Amino acid sequence: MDNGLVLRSFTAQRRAVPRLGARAAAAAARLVPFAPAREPWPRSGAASFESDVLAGLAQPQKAIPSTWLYDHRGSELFEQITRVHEYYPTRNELQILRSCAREISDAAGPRAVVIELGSGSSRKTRLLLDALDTPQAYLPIDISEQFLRESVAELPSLYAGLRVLPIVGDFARIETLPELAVLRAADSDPGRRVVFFPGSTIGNFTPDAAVALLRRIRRWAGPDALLIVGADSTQDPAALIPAYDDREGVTAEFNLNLLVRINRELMADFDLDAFRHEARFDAQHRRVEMHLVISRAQQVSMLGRSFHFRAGESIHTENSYKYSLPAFQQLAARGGWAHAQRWIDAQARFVVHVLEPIAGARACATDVRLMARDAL
Ligand code: SAH
Ligand code: AVI
Repeated sequence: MDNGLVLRSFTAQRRAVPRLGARAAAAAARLVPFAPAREPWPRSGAASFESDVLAGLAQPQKAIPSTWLYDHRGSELFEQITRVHEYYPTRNELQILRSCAREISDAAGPRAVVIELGSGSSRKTRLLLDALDTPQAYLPIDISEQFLRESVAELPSLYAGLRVLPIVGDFARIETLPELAVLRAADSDPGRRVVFFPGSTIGNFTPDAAVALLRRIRRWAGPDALLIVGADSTQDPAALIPAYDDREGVTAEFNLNLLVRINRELMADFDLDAFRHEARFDAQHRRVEMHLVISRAQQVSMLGRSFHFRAGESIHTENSYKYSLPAFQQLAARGGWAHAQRWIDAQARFVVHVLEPIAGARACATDVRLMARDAL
């Protein structure tokens, strides 16, 4: 790399990568490019939004799961966040993916079936799809239905032969993905399942929930899967707080939009002017928290129920856990995964972990690649 910075990564011994045969290429060209999004799991719709908000506001520390930040407006605002200067994670992860997409592609092999968890704009996916050898299908999964549809609309025209199968729902509740069996049955030369989980969205789960999610992915993705997880590893509050409380106020609007959504969809009467966004760093748990803090006492009604807010109390709306390299390795192992590759950006802030199920994992040979100055 230029600028003398060092990326430490290690790469496990790689399997031989056969090139795509003519028959498989012809089959790829015949694939249907698009299918309607399906909503396969319960609790991803209006009913669960309602029950999560009602239950969350009844707790001593009021809290609402961060998944509900993403209505269409929330998804748009998150996209804006990814472009504000202070929010380094997207920039740094993109830098890593640009550098290592080819090596990840080698590990994935030809005809990969890419399943993305929390696909959002699918911007990062394009780097992966561009590098992969004739990817067979792309299954983006997201809770934000309309934004998902808009984000993938042009992909079939950009990637000839790629089957795009968007799925609306809560990826943490997947038991099985019937699409995977159908794709495997339909292809005489099926490729590897590549689960792409970028953006540090894993950090929005508590560590125990993240372990449960990793185990669940291992079950439905199968023993030969490759799992690519982007995770923020920054521990410095001087970088973290501005990233979650930018000067333009985009993150504040993203957070406050949750109350706009609750007022609209759950017929509530939150007085938005009384709330302000706050980002806090919890050093003990190594996480950034987002809160909506109320300046004066307020009685809020919603769906025939009433909630009292004391002046100064908050609604906790998001956790973003930050994992050092050893902490993530431990988390992955608890979830049944081991590293095949690991990539760090030039500022040593963000890590792309390439994982394989432990039973099938090969021993890791250490190789030092240069991008970030220090190991974390
Ligand atoms: N992967 C993109 C977007 C990250 S933002 C990136 O790296 O930039 C997080 C995305 O996950 C949003 O699009 C949000 O709608 C989606 N999301 C959050 N929780 C989810 C859940 N439980 N199930 C499905 N999608 C979820
Ligand atoms: C999607 N997720 C990983 C983002 C994060 O950094 O926790 C959401 C976000 N919240 C505030 N800014 C960005």
